[in-house]
Order: sequence, then C-alpha cells, then structure tokens
Amino acid sequence: MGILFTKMFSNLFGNREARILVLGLDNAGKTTILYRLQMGEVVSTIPTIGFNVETVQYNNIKFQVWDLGGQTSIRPYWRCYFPNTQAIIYVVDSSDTDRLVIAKEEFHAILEEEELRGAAVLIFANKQDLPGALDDAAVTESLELHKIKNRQWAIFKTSAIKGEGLFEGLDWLSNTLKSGSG
Ligand SMILES: Nc1nc2c(ncn2[C@@H]2O[C@H](COP(=O)(O)OP(=O)(O)OP(=O)(O)O)[C@@H](O)[C@H]2O)c(=O)[nH]1
Ligand SMILES: [Mg+2]
Repeated sequence: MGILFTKMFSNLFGNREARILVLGLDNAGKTTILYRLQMGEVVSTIPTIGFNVETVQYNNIKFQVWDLGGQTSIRPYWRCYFPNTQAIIYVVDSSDTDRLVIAKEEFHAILEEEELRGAAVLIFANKQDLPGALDDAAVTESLELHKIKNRQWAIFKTSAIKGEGLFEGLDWLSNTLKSGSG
C-alpha cells in the first residue's frame, strides 16, 4: 500500500526518470556541460576515456545523464549505451568549423540507429563565448538539421563556461519528455 501510494503520488506530480546520452566529438564540451548541470560549476576536465554518469534532478524529472568520450577511436563504443535511451544531447563546438562536417556525419549516423529511433534530440551549439563561433542558425545549416524526420528536436546556443543556454535546453527536454513522445 505504501509503495503503491508513493508511486501514485509521484506520478501525480509528474516525477519521472529519463536516461539521456550526451554525445559529440571530443573537445565539444560534453563533460563540462554534465558537471555544469549537476554541480553548477565549471570543473577542469581531461578527455573522457569511457564515460561519466550523474543524476540531474530538474523540472520533476530525474535525468540520468551519460557523458561518453568523443575521440575517434572510442566513438564506436557509443552504441553500447543506446538501449533504453529517451533522449540524446548532441554537443557541438561551434567554433571548431573545420570539424563540423565530421560532427554532421556522426550526428546523422546516430539518427539512423534503430535503437535510438524514439529518442528526442537536443543539440547544443556550445562555446558561444568564443570568437568566430557559429550561431544556432549556422550550426543548424551545417548539421543539416532540416533533414531530421519523425523526431522531436531543438537546438540551443550554449556556453558551458558561462553557464548559458543549458537549462533552457533542459526545459525543452523535460517538456518534450513529459508530453509523452520523444
Ligand atoms: N570557451 C569555452 N570552452 C569550453 C566550453 N565548454 C567546454 N569548454 C572547454 O573545452 C575543453 C573540452 O571540454 P570537455 O568538456 O572536456 O570536452 P568533451 O566533449 O567532454 O571531450 P571528450 O571527453 O574528449 O569527448 C575544455 O578545456 C573545456 O573547458 C565553452 O562553452 N566555452
Ligand atoms: Mg569528456
């Protein structure tokens, strides 16, 4: 009875859990974003070999956030984490214009994955504080986001260093996940 009541109570108030993968090329800012969301601080990072996982409670959703290393040699291991994923946060270094083509290819490969068919996609055009960073419209074009079909998606300009745009993105994500799809 107690457990049932607790469950009904939390459903009533919309408490949910969601498993989120943070993907993107190495140096995009994924780990910085994870800890900015979780602790509200900028931590000094080293390239991730493997993953970091933390829980971020926001808008009545308990996000279990998996931050995977983005180096070329470890990208093939991303797929080990795909099952049961409700959403992807795809992080782009908006100032790394030389590698936007690779970022686009990796992104569209993710969209093709059967196991991620139902996952909502939030794109962070990160490092907006750097000179020469492309804005959200330019990143949208470079990543060819108009090609996305049958999926909820959104792009936000972020600076993990300044703490800008991240929670706006999580707002979108929590609303999208609450509305049942994605
Ligand atoms: N200027 C600026 N630097 C940032 C921003 N976000 C991250 N960085 C820096 O970019 C570098 C790489 O950040 P990480 O968070 O380690 O990158 P990552 O995506 O986790 O990289 P991998 O673990 O190798 O996949 C670090 O020096 C960060 O301080 C940002 O918004 N602006
Ligand atoms: Mg990392």
